[in-house]
Amino acid sequence: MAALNRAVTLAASALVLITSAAGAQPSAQPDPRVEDYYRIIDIPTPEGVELEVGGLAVLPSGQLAVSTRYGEVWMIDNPSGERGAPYYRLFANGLHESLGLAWKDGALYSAQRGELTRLEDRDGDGVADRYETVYDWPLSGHYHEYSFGPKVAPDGDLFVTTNVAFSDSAWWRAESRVPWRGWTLRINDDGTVTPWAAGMRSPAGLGMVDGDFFYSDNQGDWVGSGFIKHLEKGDFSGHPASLAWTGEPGSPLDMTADDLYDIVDPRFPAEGETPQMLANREDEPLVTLADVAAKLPATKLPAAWLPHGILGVSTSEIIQDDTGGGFGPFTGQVFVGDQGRSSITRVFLEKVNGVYQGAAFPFIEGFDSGVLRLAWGPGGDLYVGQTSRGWGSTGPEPFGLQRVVWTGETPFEMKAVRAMPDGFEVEFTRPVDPESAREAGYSVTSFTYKHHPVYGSPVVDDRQETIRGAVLSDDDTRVRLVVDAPRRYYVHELKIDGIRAAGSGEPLLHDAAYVTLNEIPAGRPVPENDWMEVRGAGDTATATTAADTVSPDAQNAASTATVPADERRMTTLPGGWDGVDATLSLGTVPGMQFDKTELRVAAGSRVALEFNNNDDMMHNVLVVAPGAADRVGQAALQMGLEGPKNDYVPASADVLAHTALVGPGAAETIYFTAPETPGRYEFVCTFPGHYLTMRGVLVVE
Ligand SMILES: [Cu+2]
Repeated sequence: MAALNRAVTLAASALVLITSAAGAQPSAQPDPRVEDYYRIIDIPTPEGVELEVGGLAVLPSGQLAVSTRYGEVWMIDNPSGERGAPYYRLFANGLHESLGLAWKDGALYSAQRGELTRLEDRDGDGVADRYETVYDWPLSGHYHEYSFGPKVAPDGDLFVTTNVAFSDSAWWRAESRVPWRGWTLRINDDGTVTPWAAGMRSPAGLGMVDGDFFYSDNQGDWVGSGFIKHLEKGDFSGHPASLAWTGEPGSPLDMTADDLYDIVDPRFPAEGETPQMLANREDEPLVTLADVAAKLPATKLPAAWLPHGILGVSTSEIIQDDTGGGFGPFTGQVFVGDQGRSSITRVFLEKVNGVYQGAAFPFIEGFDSGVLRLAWGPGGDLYVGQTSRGWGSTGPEPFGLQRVVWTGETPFEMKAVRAMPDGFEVEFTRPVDPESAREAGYSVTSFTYKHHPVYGSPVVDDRQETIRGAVLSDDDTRVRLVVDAPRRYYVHELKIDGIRAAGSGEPLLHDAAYVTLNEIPAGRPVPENDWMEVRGAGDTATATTAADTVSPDAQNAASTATVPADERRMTTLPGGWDGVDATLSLGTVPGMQFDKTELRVAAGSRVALEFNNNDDMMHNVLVVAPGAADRVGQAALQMGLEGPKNDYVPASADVLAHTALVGPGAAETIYFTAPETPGRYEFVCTFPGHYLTMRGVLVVE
């Protein structure tokens, strides 16, 4: 190795920083912003119309059909507003929570709770005059028994997915109470149904990619994180509730929940056991979905994991860019909505050994409400249908209809990341500055998720991978990273720090990719003497995420004593305390809020804070310095993989005390000493997207 004059090894394990590069090559303009390339534009909604979007479909006429959770279908002429204001007409109503819409052969199709319905306007007056049941299915009546879809298969069949029910008594664990809950169904116009795949939990997103059916699922019990997945007939996606019906006629699977329980202890709560006790059991062996697949071959792995908290929290619609360049440089790629985070993620998919896998990238956020549905407009703009009632979302509005428009400028982004026999190849949307490619810091961290009955999974078994070298393509558009030992089935976080576009010198709009590696392609590794010169192993640092950042406010407030990081979460009575002076209790209410907006304690008192998470999603509580809630909430968003690993608690001196991330139905009590200085301190949940609404004031008096 040392003899090769052009070969340079990168740091053995550490993130390579670009301190000198950043100083040597200042950017000529301010950092680029997403809105320089993609703009979010409102589509006006008439007064009085509660457009809680459940489904979107664009008709050949260019009209946009919108179905709502109230059961209406609106037909919008001129939705992009190019010929004056959009015009809304009520096309159909009386449906039961329509959560999808598709156009096929002159009719609209919608999944209501209990059936797939065909809506037709036979007399041409612009209003549906025929509502026809294509196929219906049983319901138990549980609130969460949503039905989603349809999507149209290349042969005209219609895919529908069904949500499971949840048991309040078993801490939100899913149940399939009637046949085909938790399934994907393939339905023909003649009313015949083919149970297609099992193992769904909350399958709100459906999409067709190159003619193949994909669906997305949401983190929860037996689902470590959100993902998108290619579903073929007979696939099992991982959640056992649906397997109650594999004995029914037509089931393409014959496995049972016990087959899964033989591999993973289902750990139903014992008498007196709390969710937190269950979640905290540390003797649990690491079993991943890939481990399950090794024993139960029907198990299908995600094409792309969308790491929870980093790329969203509740995955929704999947749509492939078929605009032929009308939406920018991502033709053929996939966009995935996120309801809770009010955002859209971008995914590059490739097939290796016949198996889909891909790289997920942040794309855009900041929508009015929760992003549920996506559809392409005739001009290549992306319609975004939104709703949040009962579910909560970062976008504060109860509903929304907006569109994303490409400005015509090409952002400097990682366009694709492909698996290589010896690592990864990053393709950029524009040529890179070769000098900056040599100076850049590259890091690859692999990790996975547990497949277990507890709600969600922490990031587990994470490891910094050794990058041995890099190769820049002749046209400067691709950098190949030689990684010592990429791990099959793991997600690889790939970060590039300091690379710049040729000419303009601008940095990447987004610096991270999350690459799911189901298959490692065969092929020839790059010879060492082709590796380019990159920065040496000496220039490394790992302290960026571990170091405390002290805000100017915290520094200036000399009276605000900072608390050492290892004393910010005390879950047992601190040594020397013979009791507490005050016990505060805090709970949650739906819609990402605490049940109190103000708590009061005496300065210097010994406090127990009992946090009960009676919600159906994960939350934490941080007690922070006066005025610091926004700052700390934003810092949590910037943590990347460190977020889920550290309960989204940023290393900030603004943080005085905090809980861990507390799962649904679980609780945690923390102990802290109230500040000596009276003031209006704040408490806030820093789970990504929550800090704007989930906060309150701790009055110290
Ligand atoms: Cu929260």
